[in-house]
Amino acid sequence: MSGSVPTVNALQDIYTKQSLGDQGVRWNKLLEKFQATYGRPAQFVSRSPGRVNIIGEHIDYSLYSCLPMGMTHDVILAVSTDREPSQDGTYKLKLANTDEQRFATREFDVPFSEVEIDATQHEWTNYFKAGLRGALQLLRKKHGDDFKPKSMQVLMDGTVPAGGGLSSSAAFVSASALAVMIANGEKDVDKKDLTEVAIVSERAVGVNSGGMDQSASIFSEKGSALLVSFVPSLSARPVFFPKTDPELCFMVAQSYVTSNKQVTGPIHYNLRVVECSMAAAYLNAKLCPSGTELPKDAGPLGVSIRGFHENYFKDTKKSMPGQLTKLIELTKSTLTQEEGYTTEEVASGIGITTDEVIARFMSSFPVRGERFKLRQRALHVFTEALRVLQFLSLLEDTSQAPSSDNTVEFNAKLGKLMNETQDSCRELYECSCPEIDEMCTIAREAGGYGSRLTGAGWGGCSVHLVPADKVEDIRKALVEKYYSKRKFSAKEMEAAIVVSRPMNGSAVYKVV
Ligand code: NG1
Ligand code: MG
Repeated sequence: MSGSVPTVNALQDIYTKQSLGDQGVRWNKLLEKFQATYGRPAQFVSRSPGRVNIIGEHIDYSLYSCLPMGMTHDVILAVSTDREPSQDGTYKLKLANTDEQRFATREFDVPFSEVEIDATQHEWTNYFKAGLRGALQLLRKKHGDDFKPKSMQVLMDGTVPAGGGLSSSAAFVSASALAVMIANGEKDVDKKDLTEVAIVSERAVGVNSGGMDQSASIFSEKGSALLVSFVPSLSARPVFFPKTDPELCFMVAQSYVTSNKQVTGPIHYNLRVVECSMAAAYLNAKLCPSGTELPKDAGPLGVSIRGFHENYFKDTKKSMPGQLTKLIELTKSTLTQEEGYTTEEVASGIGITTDEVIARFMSSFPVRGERFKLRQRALHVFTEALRVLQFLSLLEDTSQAPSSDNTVEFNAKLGKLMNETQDSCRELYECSCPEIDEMCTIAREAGGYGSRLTGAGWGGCSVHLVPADKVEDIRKALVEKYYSKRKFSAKEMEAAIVVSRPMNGSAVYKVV
């Protein structure tokens, strides 16, 4: 982020009944229901969108840049607060959801001192509390430790499908953190601060995630994708797609194979975090001068593959693509066991005891695995980080820009990189599933340039880069060859496929 520190510009827009076009109906319903629920009008609405990740999958927690895009799907929270902090040492949270069947209304008396979150409960209000906890860190930093938060009444409406790989959780945590900041009188909320606390506090609800989702949810800007980077520190900048004819579209299609990361974490998402962290330590021990420690960094377990990368190339002039190409080679010659590594083999590779391996990598989040596939995971990370750079240079290196007669060829190059990501996610990272693989084949055969899973995978959503004039053909093909073969409700069919346009990130709307 250059110079100016981007802020959410609290109360950025004034919400009036007409101001949000077709979203207006949904917002008006939210505000009417708020009045009916709490007997008072909402003071403001906090919004944070879901995101679709275009390329750069499962590398944010290894601290490599990725390219998400904010979506129209979002979380909106209507909020009102009590004027004065209550005097009995606690403040009251009343949390309700427009979908009260699935998400029961809850009331909490929260002690000023801390916000406890029971991550073993898959309780929807945990995400609000995660955002609250993050915002309190910022408020305490600014106003001192004895800061007394205000009581809040909140009504949530979310259109980001849960467990769908579109970062429903990050949208909810980010919107919640922002709502607490505004409720407690903050006028301009710094997006970087908000993102950092949203990342850390989301881990409190049990998923040891990276930082892409929260960054995309908070920083996204209309009409652009977002390059999110983590080194030397968190930063995000808009990336624009060249105008091509036919125009490029992103289709997001649900597999409806739900992947609940809280439940499958120990054998899926959280296990990958462990395997990558072990690979970082193993490569560092084998390839860096003995005694070179992995640097402490923002990786979920305090270290990352990027940390090894920085160690290995600490004083090089080599370009980033050149470094990554070298690291791919070194991984192949160093992590030679295709069948994976036992805990003991990881320990001897790093040069520490088995107990230290368990303490360092396997005790902050439960994981289950006999063999850790360090080779495959590290190869995915380095090749994926390289694909992001190649995708970016296609978009920004004017020498590669599309001219009128090579639009199709240019778009096909973008799509090819996305297809390679899908192959790597399926083969090396093993985070795809047969349904997603089938959807990708169908979309490609119907004229799409590139198709892949988006988000954590193991189900969830697919994203397809398609020319505008093929959207209907691809929609038809997916309906005929995928959805019609499975029993989906009319509601599910309605939400199955969206053509997503890049939308704004977090914002606050004063209700007049
Ligand atoms: P989703 O599945 O969209 O929540 C998850 C992680 C991201 C990133 C992607 C894979 C969480 C909250 N987010 O995204 O940090 O690692 O998977 O690229 O788990
Ligand atoms: Mg999520």
